[in-house]
Amino acid sequence: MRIQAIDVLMCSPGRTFCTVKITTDDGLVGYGDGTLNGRELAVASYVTDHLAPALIGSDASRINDIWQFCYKGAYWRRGPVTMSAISAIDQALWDLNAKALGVPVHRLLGGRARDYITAYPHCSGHTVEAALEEAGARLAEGYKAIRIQAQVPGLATAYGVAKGDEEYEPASSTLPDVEEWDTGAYLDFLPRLIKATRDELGYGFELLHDGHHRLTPSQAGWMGRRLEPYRMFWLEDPTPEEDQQAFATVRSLTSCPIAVGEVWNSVYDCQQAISGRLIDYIRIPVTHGGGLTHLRQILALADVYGVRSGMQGASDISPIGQAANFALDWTIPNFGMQEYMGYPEETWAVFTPHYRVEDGVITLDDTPGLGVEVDEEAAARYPYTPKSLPVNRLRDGGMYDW
Ligand code: GCO
Ligand code: MG
Repeated sequence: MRIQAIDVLMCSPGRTFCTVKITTDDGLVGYGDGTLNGRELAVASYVTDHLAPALIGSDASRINDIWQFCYKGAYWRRGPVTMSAISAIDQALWDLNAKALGVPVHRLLGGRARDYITAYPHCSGHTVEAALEEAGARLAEGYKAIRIQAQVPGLATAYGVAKGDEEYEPASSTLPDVEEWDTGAYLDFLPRLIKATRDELGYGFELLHDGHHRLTPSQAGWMGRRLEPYRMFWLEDPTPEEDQQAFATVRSLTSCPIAVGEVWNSVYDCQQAISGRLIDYIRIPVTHGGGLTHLRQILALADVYGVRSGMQGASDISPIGQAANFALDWTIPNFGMQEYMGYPEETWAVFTPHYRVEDGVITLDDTPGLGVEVDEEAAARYPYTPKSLPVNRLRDGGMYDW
């Protein structure tokens, strides 16, 4: 089981994915997801130019040693590009090893710890009414949790809301689109949206909202207080994630549960937030957090401090990365919630997953490996098309967090 080839497959079936394929000398194949939306070529180069040449000939069964080699061997540690590249290699190795043993990855992780994985979809609209209509439709499909976002009145653009009738995809142009932001308008609007959601749809489901890094700690505390009566499951990313200490201020001001971490990549990024019990849910997904090997460590630390999982599952995580998220959701003691945004139709031409999303929950079967087939010929029909995430500017033109 020696590594013979490491290839990077870039494709854009409806949206861009960066997939890493590892082949061994005895013909085994494993796939991993290294998609880093808008920066995917940097991950591709990291894998092709820096990791692959050093790993050819390695024993593919030594996942732990290969992980340490990639992490400690870089000297320049951590960061989203490095950790996504390591993750893609790590996922491919877990996939390959599980296939070699004829078992699903979740068996290698110790077997299932629950009967289903609760997932939340995105519900959004240009108006409160449109967002509530979508939320009602998702609840009717059986979802037990929903994320709600709506366009803030008076702003030309909105995070989490599709521009026209098409599906929401923030990375929609070659160069970054400029979006518009006004914190005051958002502070006025969000409590009204959340109240309307509970007034209209009741309390028989979990309710989530993504602040997308846009408030100061005191604004976040103010907002959390206003949302408390509506029993939020979580308020996500109320403040920019770089400052772990900011969550101490948020925590001191509100009991609204807080979910953070989709732009963190290692256990050191969340060490203080977790051990200080400053957050409730940790959002690092397998794809950006160094793979299954490293996410296990992060989630084990989180469990000690009563922090539960809430892995990012936006459509920029490929179905392979999602399957890796699900393998952990299925097996860890401290599962909290899983995001499942769905995919554009074209994505299914390339990826065939064996996980099932039905009645708002996800279940896994015993397909060996991560359980996602990749059609490389189909991938070739959807060549890589570079797309950027937008940027945000305040009304006065100053750059702001997107
Ligand atoms: C989420 C995220 C995404 C990101 C996207 C950026 O909670 O799912 O905030 O929607 O914006 O992953 O590429
Ligand atoms: Mg988010």
